[in-house]
Amino acid sequence: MRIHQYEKIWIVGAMILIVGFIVTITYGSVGLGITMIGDEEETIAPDELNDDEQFGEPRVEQVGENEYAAYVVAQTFIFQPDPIEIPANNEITFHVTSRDVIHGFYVPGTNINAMAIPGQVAKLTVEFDEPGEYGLICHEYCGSAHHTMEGLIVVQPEDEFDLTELSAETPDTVAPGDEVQLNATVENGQLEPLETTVNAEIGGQTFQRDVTVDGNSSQNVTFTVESDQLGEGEYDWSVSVDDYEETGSVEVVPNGTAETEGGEGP
Ligand SMILES: [Cu+2]
Repeated sequence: MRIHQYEKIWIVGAMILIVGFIVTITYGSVGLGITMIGDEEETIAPDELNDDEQFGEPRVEQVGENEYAAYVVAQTFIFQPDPIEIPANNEITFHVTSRDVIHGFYVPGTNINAMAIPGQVAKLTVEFDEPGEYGLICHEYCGSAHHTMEGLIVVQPEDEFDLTELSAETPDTVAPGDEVQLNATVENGQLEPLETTVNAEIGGQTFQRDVTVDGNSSQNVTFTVESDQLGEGEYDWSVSVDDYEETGSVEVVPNGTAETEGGEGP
């Protein structure tokens, strides 16, 4: 059969178009790695978030060298944690879910844009090159105060970022003759061990203790002063680790008036 020259050109042209369409569609659906939330994706019951290992305490944690995970819970009309503090030039994977209704998770000026759906966990991995503050807004109507629902992402320079947390407490009151105990806890959320010094002061007496806190764990440090050395009265205390400080006060009161329960610093 003889095919006319023009006919051949049209057939070849049409073939190229068809192959081109198939390649484009295949690349768009597979090659870019864009996936829809499916049945096999992570799910979580919205009313069990508090018992969840990760979403029970929304936070940022280090999961590998230069890799961090941020567990974020959206609810009417806040994001937790707020602010979300992350290091620049590291891979951050946000895991976002909702406690109640559908919310949005959108950082204007970036391609961070997801829906926070109760029951589902949206995952997106990003890297911020520029330290600074980035606003986070809910862009899915979620109720009467939707327009106020915003959060903050604070990108810190890599060498200034840490996941150290300090907490400290003493009893509110101590009886004469008893010890004043200042209990401090240093938490290290990073994988590398943290070598640091805990400085404390109770009623003018100063203490210093070197500690090594293993990765992803915490260390308790107790400082003790005899209340007899202080005498009756109210005394300020403070504890500091690197840039973190906790303060409070303890009162040495006459026998019989001391409360037994502990009190936290403000
Ligand atoms: Cu909203």
